[in-house]
Amino acid sequence: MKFENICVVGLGYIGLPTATMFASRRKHVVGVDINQHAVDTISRGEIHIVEPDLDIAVHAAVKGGYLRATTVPEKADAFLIAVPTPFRKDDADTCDGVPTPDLSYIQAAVRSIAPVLEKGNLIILESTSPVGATERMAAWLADERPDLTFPQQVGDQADILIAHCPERVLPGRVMLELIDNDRIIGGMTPRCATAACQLYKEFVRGACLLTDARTAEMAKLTENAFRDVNIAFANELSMICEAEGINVWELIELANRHPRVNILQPGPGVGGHCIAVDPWFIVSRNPDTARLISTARRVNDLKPGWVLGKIVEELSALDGSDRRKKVGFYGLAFKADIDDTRESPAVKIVQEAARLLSADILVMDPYVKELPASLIPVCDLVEFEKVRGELDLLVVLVDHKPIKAWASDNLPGIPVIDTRGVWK
Ligand code: SAJ
Repeated sequence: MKFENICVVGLGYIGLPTATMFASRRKHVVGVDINQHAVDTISRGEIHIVEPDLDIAVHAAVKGGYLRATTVPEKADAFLIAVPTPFRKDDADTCDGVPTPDLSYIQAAVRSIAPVLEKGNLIILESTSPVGATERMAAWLADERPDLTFPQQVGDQADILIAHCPERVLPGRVMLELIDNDRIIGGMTPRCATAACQLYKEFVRGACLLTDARTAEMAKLTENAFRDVNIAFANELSMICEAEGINVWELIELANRHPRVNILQPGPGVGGHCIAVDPWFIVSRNPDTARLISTARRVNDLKPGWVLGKIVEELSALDGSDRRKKVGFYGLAFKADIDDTRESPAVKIVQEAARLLSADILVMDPYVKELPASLIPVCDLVEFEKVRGELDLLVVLVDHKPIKAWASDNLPGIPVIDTRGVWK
């Protein structure tokens, strides 16, 4: 099959880098987004998100005439859908407190490409999805275009080929991992998988591993659930160790010296849009059997509250003078060395601390230039170097490189709650 024209729907953290990769291989790529600001920014050859090396690649692709951004899909040989799949948070949509996946963005993307589809087109769903989502996408497409045939109707003879190829790249390393990571290619039929493999081989150096769409959906969810369970184990250990008077960082380091043990690191909770969300996609479809996955999610979600309890305890143990205390929180991002505060446990902890404590709340994060809206009324964003001498209590919520470098040569000198083991 020939893939000269590619249409990518969704120009976020995955769609834009992927569109740019194809453009860098001299494919003509049209990127589609409902966000006019994103479309205008990309059209100028600039980017609206933070990701190392993406700016240079987008600039080259746009100026070279291989990448265009627009709000309406156009005819193409292949379509990639890279839109968000959040979960529904409102109570009406949850079953026993288990959030359910929201496929409305995928449905809207499908509706937007349906009018321009032609016989021979390949459609790839990249968004992380619950098992069965690719089949639902195919059913929506069949409803919209009864004049075309689809894999669920006629198998390998279908006019339109459909596959699920989940994105698996780590924010901060997207431009490298897109090329080097192995890729799971889940075709609705073997012909769909082969076609999708051929498309990705345009830029993927890793292996393309062919399977069916349902297995590909579950594989992606499994990877993130595995990481979530492992982190929950570490978080549970951290709470047990606190009660037992044991240094959890040393404990994990020692246990990991066993050749078949590899425990991840505890923290203040699990954030971001992937690890803290995707396991629920398994639980919501399998509430009776996905017990370990569900418990792990709840353990990780409880951790910010546990950290908050430690802060309250520590603050009340400080000297009894009436002087108003200053509590410093280092780190707002959801993990180290990025500026992304979405779904960050650190933000939740600071927000609650500001509500509960009668103390001045000072927040420090070398990468975050503006406070998230929820924190603006309750605290100040300051520089660690400028305020560290004034603090009564330091809470480390993110192990960004600068604090690790400082901690390797200095002791805090004040009471500290170190949720990331910066001082181990
Ligand atoms: N975290 C810990 N302890 C650890 C590792 C992570 O508490 O030992 C926390 C982080 O601080 C953060 C959260 O977990 O709050 C998630 O961070 P992460 O680095 O584990 O993962 P993400 O969300 O940035 O990216 C994950 C990756 N999945 C896996 O590693 C299995 C990435 O490859 C996926 O592409 C991405 O999810 C996604 O888009 O699904």
